[in-house]
Amino acid sequence: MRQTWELRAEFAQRLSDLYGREVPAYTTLVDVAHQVNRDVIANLGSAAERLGSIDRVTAERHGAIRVGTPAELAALARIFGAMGMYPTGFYDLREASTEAAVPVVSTAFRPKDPVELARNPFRVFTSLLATQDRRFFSADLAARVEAFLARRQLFGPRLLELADRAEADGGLAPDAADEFLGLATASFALSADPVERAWYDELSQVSAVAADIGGVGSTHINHLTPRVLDIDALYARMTGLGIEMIDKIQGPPRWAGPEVLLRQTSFKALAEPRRFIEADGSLGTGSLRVRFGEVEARGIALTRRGRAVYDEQGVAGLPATEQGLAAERLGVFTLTAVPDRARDGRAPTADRATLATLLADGWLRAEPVVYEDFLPRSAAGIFRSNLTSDGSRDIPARSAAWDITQQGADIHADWLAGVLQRPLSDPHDLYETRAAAAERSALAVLNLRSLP
Ligand code: OOG
Ligand code: NI
Repeated sequence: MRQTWELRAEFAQRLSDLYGREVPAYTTLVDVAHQVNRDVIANLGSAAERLGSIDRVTAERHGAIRVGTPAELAALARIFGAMGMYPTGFYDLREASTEAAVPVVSTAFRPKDPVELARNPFRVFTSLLATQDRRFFSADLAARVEAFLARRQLFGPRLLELADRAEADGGLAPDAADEFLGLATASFALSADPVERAWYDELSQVSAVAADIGGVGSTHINHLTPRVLDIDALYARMTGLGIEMIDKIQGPPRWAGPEVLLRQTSFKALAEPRRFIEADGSLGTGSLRVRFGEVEARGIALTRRGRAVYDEQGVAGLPATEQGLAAERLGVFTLTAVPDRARDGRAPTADRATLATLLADGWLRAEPVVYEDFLPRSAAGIFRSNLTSDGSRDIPARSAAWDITQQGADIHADWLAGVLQRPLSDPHDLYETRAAAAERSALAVLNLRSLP
């Protein structure tokens, strides 16, 4: 029996092999990320592993996939469910950036349980085209996109049957596992089928992302992102190798305090040769830039309060030490008791104990929890770096097709959960449940009930 987590780890590896064959610059990126990680470990020793073991970090990837219809997304949820990856977080990219609107809403499929995350944290940022949003799609265009999408089948019945069996049984026998992984990986390969030029161009007027999703008969892995321990060093090395990166690192800037949330950078979409059906029906050749390379550095998760501070003031509003982040409940930590301290006969007294004093006096130790999710503003920036065919950044704020007179469709997390036909977890609930459980156990060891 190949267990759920083994299916996930092997799928991540197969997708990585596929993407490396399709996009050779990805292999360079992974090599450079591994070199940087080795250097950081050599310099910092075990401190470099505070936010994840080197084995986890070396294997760690996130992917990005885009689909066109609720039915396609529901099928994807079954395939990821077979690998222990569950929809987490709701990201509305339609207005996440004042610079560019992207006609999608997204979630991330990922493991939720800390044990599963430690085994393999593979996550996939997954976007659904918002054809019902009239600011992007007129009723006529939406109807034509929906008709086009209704004719394609991204995931066949055999793949879905194996997925359902894997989820029900917690894994698959070796032969079935191999078949499942082969079919799943193949459904994310770039298709060699010709692209209808006029249709693709019409959708490009709305957004390059709309064309990438609705202009072709299949889906594909858009990027795979390795994790690096020093993203500034990586950026410098990639630039040194002559690979043109986007002009900045998204997310919190480098600062004197601990790394928080997520920092990301990418290199420009790569032109890949494709065949086209021209307006006169003839077959032509050309290229499309739809895929790119991205790398990320993960930091400590923030609590809801911490996140509000970050969204308002950036990292400058946060305490610059782990202890400060923990004591002020701005970062997510798991607490453990240090009961040996009780031997001094100075047991903490319930009326004077606060989280800050217990941490400062050494009664409690705080282990940081890594941020497992995404940032909508960065995601919009990543999409944007890929929005124009020539990779230029000075596109108009919104495409010419953007219709300001129309109401945006009300698409929210509950609607997406209905599409997915499974619960949509809120990342903050996951972090806070985990931290609260650890806190209760730690306090029980110290004979304390709760803290102010
Ligand atoms: C997804 C863009 C967002 C990230 O890491 O924030 C993303 C896409 O391009 O489909 O991958
Ligand atoms: Ni990404």
